[in-house]
Amino acid sequence: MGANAVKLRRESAALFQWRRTSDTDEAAMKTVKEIIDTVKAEGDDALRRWTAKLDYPGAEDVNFRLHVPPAVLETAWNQLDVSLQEALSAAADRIRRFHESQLQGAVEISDGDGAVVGMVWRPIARAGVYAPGGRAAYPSTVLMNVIPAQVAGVGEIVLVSPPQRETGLPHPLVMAAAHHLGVHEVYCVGGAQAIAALAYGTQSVPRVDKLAGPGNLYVALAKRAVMGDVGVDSIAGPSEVFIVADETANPAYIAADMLAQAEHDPEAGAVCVTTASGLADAIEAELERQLAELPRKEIAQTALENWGAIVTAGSIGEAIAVVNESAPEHVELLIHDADQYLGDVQQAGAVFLGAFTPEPVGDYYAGSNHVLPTHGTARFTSGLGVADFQRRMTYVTYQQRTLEAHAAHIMALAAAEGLDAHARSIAVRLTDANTPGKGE
Ligand code: HSO
Ligand code: ZN
Repeated sequence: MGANAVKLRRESAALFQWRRTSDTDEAAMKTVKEIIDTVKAEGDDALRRWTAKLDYPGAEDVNFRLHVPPAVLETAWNQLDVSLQEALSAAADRIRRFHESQLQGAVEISDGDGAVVGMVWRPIARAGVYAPGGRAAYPSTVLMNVIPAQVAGVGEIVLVSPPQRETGLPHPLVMAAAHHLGVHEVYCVGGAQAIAALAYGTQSVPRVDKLAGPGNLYVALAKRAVMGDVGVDSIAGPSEVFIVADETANPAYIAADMLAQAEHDPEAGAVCVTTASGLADAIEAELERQLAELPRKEIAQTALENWGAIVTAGSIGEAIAVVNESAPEHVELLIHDADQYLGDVQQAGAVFLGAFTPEPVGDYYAGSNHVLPTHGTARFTSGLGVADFQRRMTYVTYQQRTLEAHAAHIMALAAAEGLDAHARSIAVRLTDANTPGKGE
């Protein structure tokens, strides 16, 4: 075996357990709290100080601007290769089209008594998007966070991203994507200090109503800390994929897709759940062969050692039960007649059906969102969508006759709860009470 030999953990479906804990790091949390407190108290001065200390030493210079001028964003876009401009633009169009299809109409019921009860959608007024810098400065993530907010009708979108150490500006691909989407409010600040700025506002950075976007441990902890003072989309953990494969699956495809997850992060997870126990050796051989060619082979190999596994199941039903139990971020069904099994997948962030739907099509281009629930949170939440940038608001209209017809029930409930003033707000409106002189 070569230098990149891969031996994956092998388990049976009956015994396999997929457990991940969320980040708890006392020392980091202490720093994050300190950062948030200083930003709250001192605003821009604290932002500059933390930025100088952690990201860009020149941030305390008088010439350093937190706000990135729109002309700088435009230049970043103009400097991209035309082929990349075309790819980003086509991806943005597809993402926008799919997200527009998510817009939901208002609902309303009315009854014979004249009661009207309805629900309408309202956009979040101001949304903040965090775009990581460094190795994970992905323009695709800018598209995936900004477009749903735009489709929802968010009035003001504020993007924050840390400065590059050499330039004092956000990553050029992040700036280019922001320009293409028409986002002009871009601030050059990252980490917990950026989250604090968006949550509480500073002299330069406007306070927002809801935050979205992935980030490192400090960003994740800061999002947890400000949650409640401001809306927070979700706390992203390492990326993960479960690949359900039968005897028709090509081991080269399985290995390629496992590596596509594994290269994200040494903590990324890649699990193949298969009914064809004979596939395991072929998958490992393919992993070894393909790893050798990857620029990020160290990261990918570490991820496979940490969280890679091949799980053997007795049937497709049992394989999908493993998926449902694990509630992974991504699921691929590399099985015969994959479409037939969508109904069986109950708990996962996103499902990719069939041999020609590798997960990266969703990362970049199909139009579905790549911000998805990780480490089992697909049990109770969903990937980012238009609804995350909207709120539901209900309304009610009663006529006088409606109130008269419903009064007895409402007043009985108020009396049972011992809330007299509630009952009286009904009683004061009843016909007798409305006649001057007859009221209580
Ligand atoms: N697979 C990642 C998203 C991503 N992949 C961005 C490439 N760029 C989390 O779903
Ligand atoms: Zn990816």
